[in-house]
Amino acid sequence: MKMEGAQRAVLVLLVACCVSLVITRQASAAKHVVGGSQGWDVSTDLNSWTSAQTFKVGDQLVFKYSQGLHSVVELAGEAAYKNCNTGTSVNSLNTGNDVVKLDKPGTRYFACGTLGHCGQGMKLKVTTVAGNAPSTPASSSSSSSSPASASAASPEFPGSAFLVSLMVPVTLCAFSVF
Ligand SMILES: [Cu+2]
Repeated sequence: MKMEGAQRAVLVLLVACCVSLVITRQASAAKHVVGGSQGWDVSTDLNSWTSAQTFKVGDQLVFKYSQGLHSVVELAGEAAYKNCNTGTSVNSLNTGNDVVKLDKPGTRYFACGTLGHCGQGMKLKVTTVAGNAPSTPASSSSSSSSPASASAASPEFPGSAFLVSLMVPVTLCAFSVF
């Protein structure tokens, strides 16, 4: 079976298209290691760190700290954040390497659950913007996502984007071959 030049070119184009699509999709979702190299710690200037970041839908927060020394508590709202009321937590994590996915636009609040740490500034207010990340089609991400299953998560492939990536070479094929 011998391929004609045009067909071969189309095939190469199709593969290149799909590969570039995957690469751009992965590059668009950023991982923000909270506090940078200092990590999630009392001594970290979290306000400065936060103001230098842009959080977009699809990005992830990674809290790195010594397990047992600190924890991550997600707070219900602004009031709890201001008062360090960790009793109103909507979620809490304590592995020392906690990943939180920013799956929709809006503001979220986090604090350390260790007594006194929030009052010393160990808290985080993150505002996520819509950005350029493709809107995930109602991914049923229940808030009870365990960190254990995080590694199994693969990049989602919305049908529409995949279809477009196929449509381009197919159209080109129609022009060049026939
Ligand atoms: Cu702490």
